[in-house]
Amino acid sequence: MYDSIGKQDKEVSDALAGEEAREANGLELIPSENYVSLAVREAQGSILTNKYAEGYPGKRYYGGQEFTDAVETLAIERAKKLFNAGFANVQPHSGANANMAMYMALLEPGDTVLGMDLSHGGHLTHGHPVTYLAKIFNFVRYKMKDVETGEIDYEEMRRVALEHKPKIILAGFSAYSRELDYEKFVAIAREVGAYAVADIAHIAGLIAGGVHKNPFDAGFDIMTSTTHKTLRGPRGGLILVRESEELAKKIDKAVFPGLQGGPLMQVIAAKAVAFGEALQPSFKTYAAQILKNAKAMEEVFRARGIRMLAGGTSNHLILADVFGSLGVSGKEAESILDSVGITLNKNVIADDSRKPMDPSGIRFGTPAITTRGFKEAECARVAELMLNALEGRGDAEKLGAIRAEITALAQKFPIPESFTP
Ligand code: DSN
Repeated sequence: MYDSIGKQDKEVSDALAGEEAREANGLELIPSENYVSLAVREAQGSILTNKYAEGYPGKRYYGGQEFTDAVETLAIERAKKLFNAGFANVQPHSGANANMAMYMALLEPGDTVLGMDLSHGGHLTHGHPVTYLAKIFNFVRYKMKDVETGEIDYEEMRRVALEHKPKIILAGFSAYSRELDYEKFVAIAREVGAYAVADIAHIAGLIAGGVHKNPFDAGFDIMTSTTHKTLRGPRGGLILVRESEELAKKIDKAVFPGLQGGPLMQVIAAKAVAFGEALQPSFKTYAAQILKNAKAMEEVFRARGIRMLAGGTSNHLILADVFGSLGVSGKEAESILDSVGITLNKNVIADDSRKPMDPSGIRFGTPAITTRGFKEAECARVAELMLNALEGRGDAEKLGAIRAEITALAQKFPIPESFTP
């Protein structure tokens, strides 16, 4: 695959070869990562990188758009079908850009957004004080009512909404393991005259695969997403509008020319390919297996007495309080597991007493290992090995044996190149 780079640029080619080996011989448990097909990678590395295409299909600023229009239209139509959306914008370069464009389309500076607290699972782009967005807009928060069950405090959400009159109520998260009650969000949004927006970046593949509810069915106005997590496409963003053409026009204007310049047409081609894959019946089986595999890992963690935030999982990810349960910090756990070939990330837990760079928790999930073909038995074994490694952290011989078993497991399940018949 890297023949030309190998001949021309040894330093870059060595780094790519290293990453190839790392991915092949280890297990990827970061819940926002996945392995894409060779078809997606070919599209993303394709000739379309040469082309400027500011504007939208049929309305571009430069000539020569016959084929860019074709791929962007395919991506739009497939995204609409996957999510039962009236309109789709496939140009955001990332999930952060998708959220920024959504805010630009719906808000004036100083307007208020009600979103999930970061330490309870929300995302930086939902208005964390360190972001530039937080200087432009006023973010207010909702949280979980009970961190042991994950239940959201909808009464408090309504009270805050009535007090602050947000223009957007934002459902969505990057570290939360339960489903949200979308009807409740919509009811509160309607009551205070706010838009109901869902950031489905983490669970887009679960929705497209039909194993999680679609917020549009509850009446949400807009959904933002990434395309590379459970949806298993190239790195990128996506914005979907349920039915309002007026909102769709505002979104288009906010993405371009409001925020971005030329769209990355090679990435849009890769999105079209990935959406085509997600429309296959086999994607439903994949999405269902992600959930079964997460449950298998949850059972092992529960049986071994590890505290999980929200009491476990109903989606693709688990947030475990390793500091509270095993006395090992999130940072140390990430590093120990890295050493045995398991990649995941340290994560703050709700109301964490520790700092974000060395928090109490770890976050891990099953989208990538499910792509590899892992079923419940392999996932349960991985969970056992994770806990064995953390409990046996001072024992080099034990860690060496775990590393060998992980490598053998990874090699038994090579990263697939294709998901279509
Ligand atoms: N970095 C993504 C995640 O891991 O959830 C969100 O931005």
